[in-house]
Amino acid sequence: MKTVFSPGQLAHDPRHEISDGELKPAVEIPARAEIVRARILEAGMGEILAPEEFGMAPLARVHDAGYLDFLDSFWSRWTEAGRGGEAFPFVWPVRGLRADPVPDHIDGLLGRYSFDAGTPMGEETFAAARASANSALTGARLVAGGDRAAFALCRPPGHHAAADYYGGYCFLNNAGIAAQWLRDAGAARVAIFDVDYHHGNGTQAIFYDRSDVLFLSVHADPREEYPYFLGHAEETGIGAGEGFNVNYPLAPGADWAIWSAALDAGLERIARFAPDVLIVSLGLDPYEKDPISRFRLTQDDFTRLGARLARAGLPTLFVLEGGYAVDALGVNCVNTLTGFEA
Ligand code: SP5
Ligand code: ZN
Repeated sequence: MKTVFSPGQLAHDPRHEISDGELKPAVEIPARAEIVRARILEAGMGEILAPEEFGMAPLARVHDAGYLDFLDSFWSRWTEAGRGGEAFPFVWPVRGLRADPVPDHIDGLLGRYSFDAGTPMGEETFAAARASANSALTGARLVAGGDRAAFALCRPPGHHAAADYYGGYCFLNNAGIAAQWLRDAGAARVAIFDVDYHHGNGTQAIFYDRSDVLFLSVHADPREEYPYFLGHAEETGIGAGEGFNVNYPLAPGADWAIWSAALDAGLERIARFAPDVLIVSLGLDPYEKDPISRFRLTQDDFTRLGARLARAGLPTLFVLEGGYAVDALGVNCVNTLTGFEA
């Protein structure tokens, strides 16, 4: 299958993140994309294309206008306030505080449009996130045009970003943007299966009241793991979306036997939904040696994952999400994709 990737995605190059009570080295780094690209070439998996430029319109189909304006103007506001380096929010409009009116000051804006303090933003962040979304959109266009599958090598990732907030290393919801674009291009139903270790809270929130986009996620139980505040099994959708949101929270420590049972249950639900397209939010952080995660998938299990996804028999767009065992990321990612193609 073809891969879509732009070197522009490397421009977001954070130094630090706030984690474990310290300013630690960032884990969502450009080397992640480089190692995946290198492994694709080494494995002879197929052509790597540069994305087309889709402009702002497909982003605005999913994201709030004020949020996009914040991302666009963030660096000039930040530097006008005398700041440099990278930015972190430190105050949020939680229960009883007001999200609106939106503040004018950059520190207020950072809190209004984020949900965690673990996601550094810098000068090139929005440009890189736009390039990443363009890769997802170009992959969607390949699949809409008849390719059996495509791989959007998206980095920065997307599934924690909702209509009007960033977090979890995510700024634009690449999978959600691709799903909406596919709907607008004529697909009646799109399924998004999120296999990242962390719940895809942003994607869930975007499609929660809709029956045309089925969202499913296998992830660590939010009682025990980030993002903590969404991803429970009883979240099944609302209004017209009731029954079209499916969460499979698993206890930390889940191995392939436990994890693949949830995967199979999700695939059965997808078969009943009969989508025109399947989007896989492909996080490789369920890997046993991931430095921030606690599932136990092996390198061979990712080959098995690809093979099971292929059995759904659907046009499939893979969108990269997390995965922080950088040395193994290329192998785990390409194992999934070649497992699909075998
Ligand atoms: C896309 C994606 O996978 N985002 C994940 C964001 C997780 N951010 C919180 C990380 C907290 C890490 N805690 C590490 C504990 C082990 N030292
Ligand atoms: Zn993750």
